[in-house]
Amino acid sequence: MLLPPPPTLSEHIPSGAPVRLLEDAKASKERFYNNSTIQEKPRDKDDDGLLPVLPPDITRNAFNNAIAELTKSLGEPNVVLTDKPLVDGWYLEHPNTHDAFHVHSREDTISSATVYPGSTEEVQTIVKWANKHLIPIYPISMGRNLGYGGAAPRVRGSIVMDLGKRMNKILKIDGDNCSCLLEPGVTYFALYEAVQKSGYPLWIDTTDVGGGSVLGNALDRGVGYTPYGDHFGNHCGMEVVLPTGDIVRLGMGALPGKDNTDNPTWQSFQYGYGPYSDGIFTQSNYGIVTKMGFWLMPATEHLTFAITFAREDDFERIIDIIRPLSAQRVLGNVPQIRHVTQELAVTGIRKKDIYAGDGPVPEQVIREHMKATIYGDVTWIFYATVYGPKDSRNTSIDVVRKAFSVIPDAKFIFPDDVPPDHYLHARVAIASGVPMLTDLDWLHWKSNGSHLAFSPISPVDGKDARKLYEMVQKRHGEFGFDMMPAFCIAPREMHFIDIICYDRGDEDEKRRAIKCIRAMIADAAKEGYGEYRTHILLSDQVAATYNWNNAALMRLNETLKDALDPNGILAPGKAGIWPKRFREKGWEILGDDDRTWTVPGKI
Ligand code: EUG
Repeated sequence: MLLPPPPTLSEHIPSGAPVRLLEDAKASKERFYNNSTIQEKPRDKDDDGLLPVLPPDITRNAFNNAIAELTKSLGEPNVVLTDKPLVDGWYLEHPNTHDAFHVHSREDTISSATVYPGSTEEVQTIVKWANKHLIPIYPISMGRNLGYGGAAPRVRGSIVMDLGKRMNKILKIDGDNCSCLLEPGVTYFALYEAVQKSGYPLWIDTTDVGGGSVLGNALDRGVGYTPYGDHFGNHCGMEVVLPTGDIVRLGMGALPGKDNTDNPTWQSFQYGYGPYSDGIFTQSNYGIVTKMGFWLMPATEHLTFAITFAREDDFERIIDIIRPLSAQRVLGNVPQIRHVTQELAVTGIRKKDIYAGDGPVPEQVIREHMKATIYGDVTWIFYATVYGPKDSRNTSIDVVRKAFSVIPDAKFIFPDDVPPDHYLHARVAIASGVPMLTDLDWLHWKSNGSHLAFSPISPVDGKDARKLYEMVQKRHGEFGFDMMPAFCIAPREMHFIDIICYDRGDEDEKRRAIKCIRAMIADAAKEGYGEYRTHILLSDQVAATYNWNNAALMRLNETLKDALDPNGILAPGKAGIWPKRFREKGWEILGDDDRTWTVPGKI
């Protein structure tokens, strides 16, 4: 297939690939299109037969006038109507108009237009404009929140504010303080390149795939795999545009430095003085973060390895062995234990290559195909890293070996044991903050492969892990999806990341995917497990599970929303928080709701 080459950072495309991964990017893009059967379709028109679709409660005439006004202040190229065919695109060429991994109609959670602010002042201009015209705006950084809604606004016809395209400066890398200050459009790829170029012996922390916004991921409280894997926990300082247009700096940034410079401790001390407000700007719709500081980790030596397990039944014991190793920081990062199906999928094997049935691939079939791989016939693969100089690494490895010695067939595999193109090397890179593209490959398990993530928090306890695993397995079986879970293990909790890999070209499969995840959210809540993060379409259901004391938390959230955003213009419905003018008008989608559109009244 002859495809235009992937975008690269070297061409000053902020969403592009680093040159060091150009060949990987080309191959990844080619695999994506080889696995894609979705055709371009004419757009669904709005009720009046025209495009773009309008925001709620606004006439086309009023919309057109408002857009003309905004175009006048931002310039023609910075206001773009969503009136063209919707294209999902490959990872680094993703859309900012809709969810690249749609689970309803692709036409559902879409924008009416995209605006591209170039500065904090222009963000303020847009916010004030939105208040004047009562048009909802939905800010994105890079829009690569895949599995959780991507770039899609929760309310159809919102204006997507794409901060990433023009606000992508690395404002500071401080080699002594080990910190940086970033705008929303800085990806893991871009930050990694800049830190390398600076020559400072510092690491970043990255997610599995490196094209996301560092700032955006931290605001969604995402995680990575080095000792700095808690992205929000390692941020320091923010600048936020509030829904009424005011700008606030948080932490030490609230105190002007000498001669009105940025305070020199803005990226040093997280709390500043007074209430610590940073958290309310994460997973919320209370403000638009335009700058955010992060701590960078002093580079260290490290050794990443895999431990494979042959027996499914040892799962509980494995988790219980990991708990103290993680709590004592023998395993200094966020180690992860992955299910074998994801491991098989990442090698490029597709479901249709090995199994003709409809439901999940039987375990024997997966294991049969694993026999041909280096790991062999195994069921769980644990990826962990020890950090520090050789002596201390060796000591740590001995501790780990001893701990796992009670499981007779636990097998250690080190990077030197596998060829250079083996997936273990991607884990080595990611565990030392080198962003990659490799983890896109397991998506090809299905045609038009897409994923939804069901992400409950669990105690680090084998019994809980077992309970969640069985709960998920039952629902995956019922709705016909393979199991591809991974547990990301911190000292005191695990993020159980259950991937539903589905074909977004298959409407029935999409309906099953969303039913499956809704059932799992309800099952988990009944047993006291809640999600750390969720897809925009599931946010009402998940928010409703955090309902202790007659939903006191949502009452607090709504009080804040109404105080900070009286006109309800900023990302209505994000995280299940609806502003007053939207509440109880049919926008909320709860667990027992079978609708396939988000618009009230549309089936
Ligand atoms: C992944 C990891 C996540 C998440 C969604 C997807 C990918 C796993 C650790 O958090 O929230 C391969």
